Amino acid sequence: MKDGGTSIDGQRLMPHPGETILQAARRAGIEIPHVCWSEGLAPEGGCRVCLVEVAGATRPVAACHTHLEPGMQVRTETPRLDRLRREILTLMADPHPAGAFTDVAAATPFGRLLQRYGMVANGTHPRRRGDLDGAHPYLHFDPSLCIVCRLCVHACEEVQGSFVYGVGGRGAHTTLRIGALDRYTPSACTACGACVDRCPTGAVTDRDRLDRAEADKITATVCGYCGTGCRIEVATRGEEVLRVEGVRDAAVNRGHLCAKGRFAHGWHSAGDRLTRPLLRRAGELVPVSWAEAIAFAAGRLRALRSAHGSDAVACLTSSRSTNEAAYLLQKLFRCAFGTNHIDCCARVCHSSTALAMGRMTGTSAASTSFHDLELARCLVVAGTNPTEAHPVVGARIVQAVLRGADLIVIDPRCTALAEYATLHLQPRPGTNVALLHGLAKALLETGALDRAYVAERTEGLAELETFLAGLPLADAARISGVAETDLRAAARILGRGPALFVHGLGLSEQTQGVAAVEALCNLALLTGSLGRAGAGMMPLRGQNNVQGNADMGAMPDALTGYQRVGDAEVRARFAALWGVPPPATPGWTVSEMFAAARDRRLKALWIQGEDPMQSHPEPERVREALGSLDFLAVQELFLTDTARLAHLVLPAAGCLEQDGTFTNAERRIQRVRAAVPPPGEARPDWQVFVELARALGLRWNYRHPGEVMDEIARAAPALFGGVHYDRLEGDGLLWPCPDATHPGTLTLHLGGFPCGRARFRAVPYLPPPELDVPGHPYTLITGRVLQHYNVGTMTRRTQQLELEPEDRLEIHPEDARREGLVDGGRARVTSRTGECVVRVRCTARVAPGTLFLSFHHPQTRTNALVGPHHDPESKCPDYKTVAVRLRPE
Ligand SMILES: Nc1nc2c(c(=O)[nH]1)N[C@H]1C(S)=C(S)[C@@H](COP(=O)(O)OP(=O)(O)OC[C@H]3O[C@@H](n4cnc5c(=O)[nH]c(N)nc54)[C@H](O)[C@@H]3O)O[C@H]1N2
Ligand SMILES: Nc1nc2c(c(=O)[nH]1)N[C@H]1C(S)=C(S)[C@@H](COP(=O)(O)OP(=O)(O)OC[C@H]3O[C@@H](n4cnc5c(=O)[nH]c(N)nc54)[C@H](O)[C@@H]3O)O[C@H]1N2
Ligand code: SF4
Ligand code: SF4
Ligand SMILES: [Mo]
Repeated sequence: MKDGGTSIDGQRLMPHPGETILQAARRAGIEIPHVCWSEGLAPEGGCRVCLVEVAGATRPVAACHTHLEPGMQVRTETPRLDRLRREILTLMADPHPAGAFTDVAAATPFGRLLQRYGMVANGTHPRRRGDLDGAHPYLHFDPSLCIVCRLCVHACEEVQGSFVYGVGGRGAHTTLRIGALDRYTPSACTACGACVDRCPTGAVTDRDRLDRAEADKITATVCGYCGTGCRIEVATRGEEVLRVEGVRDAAVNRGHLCAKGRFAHGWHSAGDRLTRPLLRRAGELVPVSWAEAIAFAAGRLRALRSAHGSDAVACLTSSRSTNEAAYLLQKLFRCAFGTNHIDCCARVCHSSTALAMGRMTGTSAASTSFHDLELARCLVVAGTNPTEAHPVVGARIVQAVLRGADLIVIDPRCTALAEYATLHLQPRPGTNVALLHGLAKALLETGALDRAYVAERTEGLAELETFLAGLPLADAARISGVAETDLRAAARILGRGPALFVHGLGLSEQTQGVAAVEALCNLALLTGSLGRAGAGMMPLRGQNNVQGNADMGAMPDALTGYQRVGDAEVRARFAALWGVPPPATPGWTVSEMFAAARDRRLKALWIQGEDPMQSHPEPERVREALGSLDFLAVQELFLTDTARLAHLVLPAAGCLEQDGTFTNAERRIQRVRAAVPPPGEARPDWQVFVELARALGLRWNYRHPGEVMDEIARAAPALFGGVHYDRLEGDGLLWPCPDATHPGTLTLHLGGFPCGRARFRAVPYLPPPELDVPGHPYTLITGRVLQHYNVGTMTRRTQQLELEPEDRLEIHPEDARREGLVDGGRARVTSRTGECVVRVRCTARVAPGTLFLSFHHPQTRTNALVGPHHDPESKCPDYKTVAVRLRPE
């Protein structure tokens, strides 16, 4: 294409289709002054500061709105433009108090612009000097600095999708409105901070930015909370974290974050961080040196292993720490003690997903990447609540739907996404299998399955058809409580072509968890969705590195890279790499470990960063198990209920304090870097494993986690052969990445499945053991809320606590009335396993008969309610269907 003499300020450049003058100028390194434009947001076009002159045109045009056409000759700086800009800036600045912007000139783009034109606000027509909104823990609004550019409005709508801001009044009296009451609380605000990022004047700002301390270091790393894996930049001064920002060009989050990632960093400097190793002496945990702690641990483990054999020792790796740490811990227990009793909290999370997807497609991880969220024409969001649990993914889904993608939500609760859905199927908890088989049947009846794909890439359709023939649609509707017409409507949408199936714990943490994920996978196969861009299966793996923990071999039956312990050839390769062959017999899952501890078969357990006393069902049974051990070691940031039971507590470095890698829910391996040192004598987990190995006589001399990654690449070359720290700058690599030149894999199964053909599977529906229990009229779902994270050790030590002070029991207003409960009052919840007393929140978010409770605070004792039921194959507990009764307290 010819450039047709196109130029900006005399600089020739090739116009790109659809590009505005402002964008083209930026590409050419020319910054046109602007106020109400921001990269990635729809141009507002209101401020007119970006006016430019185009040769031949009589009037200046707005550069943010006008496309650069071939042949255009643009001038961005002329005397006329200079005069116009001064007039506009005067109008904008004038109503504000003298010095308003120039006080903070260096800190805000608008201040810098005024400075560039040598202008100051002079307070000729002061706007109201409103109070800061002091009610919010993070966000502040100062109306005296607001120029009503509307960038916050755009950010809230187009990035976060929360629609908090509005603009009221006219002309000089135009003002920004925040929610209905001009306050962030109460409003739809999620405290994500996207508006703060874009505000050019400092009118909308946050607590961290009000603190004007200068950073002496910026560290590029990854958020340590959820499996989204947002890239962040951490500004620090010495040992203090000043603020966290999203990386603007990050593939995962494009600058966006949720409140946890952006603001919830206070745990790092909490007064009750563990700072020294603690050893139990005469019943008390007392501080000891690291040398003593390591020697004690090595001695106890060696003695118990010698006295009772390799079945007597076990470990749990932490899905909150790095890949390198998880790799070393499983290697240590396999090499030093000859045990496969290794598990991680994926067991109580997406183990059903891993089993089902692995069995049907040959790979247990997401077949897609977040990039596909924007390409998908239809999204099915089943049993997951991404706007709270993976908020940046949730925000991307909201935007995809606003742009026109179809959305089917399958959730007993009316989640935020359900409100955007084309169709919300609201099943009774625990009835996924009936519902999803019903959908498959309705899809077959429409005849709109992808026959060519099914014929070429799958097997077992005939059996599936026979199975579904015996399942009346009316039964699926009756069992699930979803009307037949809705099942058919959903099938018609699915029949239009490939879809992106996004799922979560509402499917996995069930007594029929594996069968439910298999039934979802049937739908993905019938619609030809796996192995296509913009479609496929995307289980939203939960913790920052739970995907990585499984990848590293923190499983009783698989080594690094999902290589089976039972395979002699695999073991021989590991023997060559490790110098010791890994044991051949699959080990115990975590629940089997606890049972073995209660029976005194298991003697020693090493827990790296997990708090089963709060996160596992039946805490008293967990206490009994942990209390029966001869040696329990816990590596932690805080003295959790689990750590309190330990013989040895080791202080750990957290996500902002260690180097390594995390693997997110897309299989993306990203670099994690220490922004601040750990407090006191706390140490990164991987270093502790190296020292422990040495104390046990192994010759380990890794000096940096990068060297561990090099070994991981050798241990599982098919997945990680090409992964090396040099290649992990920026957006990292998605596995499989088998060699040094491989770019990583966005979409799996493009050319076929690792298992050849994918296989349909259909297990009949069985009613969950806790549905319709006499005397227990309610079904309790347990799960998470936006502002806290799992056992809450970290978020509870930040101002997240002000946003969400406690776990609340969500109940439909009709049910509350019937039970004599009031919003804010307290209820006693009793299951067949246990009981607890909690504050009530009345909301139509839950259907009548259904309740919801989170588990983020230890004092709530949510898991005292959850019984022993689990999926028979994956062993994942059923946290989602608990029969309870209620009374006011
Ligand atoms: N803010 C925050 N984010 C987190 C976490 C956190 O604690 N807080 N934890 C992280 C972790 S470890 C994980 S695993 C992920 C989990 O992320 P999600 O899987 O999204 O989380 P949950 O809230 O447990 O449950 C998801 C949804 O399943 C629905 N559900 C319950 N029963 C059923 C059912 O029978 N059928 C269907 N179809 N749906 C059902 C619930 O109503 C809920 O909306 O989140 C991660 N992100
Ligand atoms: N009722 C109910 N219970 C549930 C669930 C549910 O939906 N309902 N969901 C389950 C799910 S999906 C999960 S994943 C589990 C999560 O349960 P847990 O794994 O027990 O909880 P987390 O809060 O993720 O983290 C565990 C601990 O790791 C510590 N930690 C953080 N970073 C590091 C580090 O770098 N090193 C070390 N050594 N420690 C660190 C934290 O302080 C925290 O105490 O909970 C499960 N429990
Ligand atoms: S913090 Fe996020 S949700 Fe709240 S107003 Fe700003 S952009 Fe909207
Ligand atoms: S979405 Fe997840 S990874 Fe991103 S900032 Fe929030 S908690 Fe962190
Ligand atoms: Mo999880």
